[in-house]
Amino acid sequence: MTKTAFITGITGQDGAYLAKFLLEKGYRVAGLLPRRSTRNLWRLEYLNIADEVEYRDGDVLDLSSLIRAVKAVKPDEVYHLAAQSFVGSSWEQPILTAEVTGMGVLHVLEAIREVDPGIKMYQASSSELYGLIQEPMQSEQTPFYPRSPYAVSKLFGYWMTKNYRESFGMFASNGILFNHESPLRGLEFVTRKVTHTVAQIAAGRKKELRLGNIHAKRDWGFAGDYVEAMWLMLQQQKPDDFVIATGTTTTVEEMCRIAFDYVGLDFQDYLVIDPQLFRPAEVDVLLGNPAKAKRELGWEPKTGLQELIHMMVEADLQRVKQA
Ligand code: NDP
Ligand code: GDR
Repeated sequence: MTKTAFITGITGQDGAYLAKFLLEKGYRVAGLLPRRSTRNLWRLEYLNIADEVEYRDGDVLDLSSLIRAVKAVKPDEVYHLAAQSFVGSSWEQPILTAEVTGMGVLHVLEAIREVDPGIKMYQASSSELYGLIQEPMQSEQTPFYPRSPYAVSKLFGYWMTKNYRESFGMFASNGILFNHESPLRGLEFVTRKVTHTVAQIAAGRKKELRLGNIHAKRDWGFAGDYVEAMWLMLQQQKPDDFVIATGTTTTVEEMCRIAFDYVGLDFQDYLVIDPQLFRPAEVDVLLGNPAKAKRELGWEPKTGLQELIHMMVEADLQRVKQA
């Protein structure tokens, strides 16, 4: 029997890859589409699936719109990915971030509880929960210490998801995903900012790359690999929480070197450190332990950082050429 998935945040990086993955599995896929002045389907178009998805008007801030959408779509699985997802903006728009990224989760849980508590739900939790690191490698047991309004909002969502599972027996799982990137990453995130700028520099359209803290370390994987883990979590016998990561960590500086090397340039000739780009509080290092996901989900990352960054620079070189 055909299963139906409902994705919030379908126009984002993960929403697009997940929709493609589920369509290939034979799912009927519907997505929540918040009102914007211009339609924002470029990622779904890039993956050639924009016409295969059903769209439902609605916004995670508006519970009534979620209830209507869930009633109309009748999903077996809800993937809640919608968020104000940029950590940097969360200090500039903390209240909006708390409402969208935090309260939005509660609205989705309530919509499911109201319409059909048997619907399975995936919550997009984040390695940002760990923040000020308590253990060198972070697992499902590592204590949280959020360091931004974004991370505090995600903490609320994480615990609400766990509480609805324990209070109402709902099948609601948290994926604690470490950073994952792709050619569909937003330009404000550091990997894509770097790969896009490298492509512009290579084409002679830009002279420098301005960054903030290049000593921060991240555990970067490929979004295309990570959406499979989201799906696997909802195919288990019982709901649970899982760390999804590669188990390796790299500085922003080293990631830059990989990107510039690909086009035969030395990053030190172009990099400018801009104090304006430092954050009010930083998450210095993240390194995830995906052992539980490997053991229980049979999930492993397939794409290494060098391959990922090369894929992103290549896609940006093509885009800059066509622009
Ligand atoms: P994106 O920023 O690319 O996508 C966010 C999505 O949320 C967009 O489709 C956006 O729509 C939608 N959205 C924003 N506000 C609302 C709203 N009020 N109502 C409905 N939809 C809304 O994020 P990613 O795809 O990278 O991430 C997906 C999820 O995973 C997010 O929750 C993020 O916080 C989390 N996460 C991401 C990680 C990563 O490394 N990518 C790691 C860990 C967690 P629009 O574009 O129209 O605004
Ligand atoms: P992050 O991703 O905050 O980890 O959140 P981002 O790519 O924005 O930053 C990673 C690290 O790079 C440093 N940095 C810069 N970052 C940006 N964006 N721009 C710069 O110019 C720059 N210079 C240095 C940052 O200080 C930081 O240390 C992402 C998001 O996808 C979240 O939604 C998700 O939850 C987490 O990953 C896991």
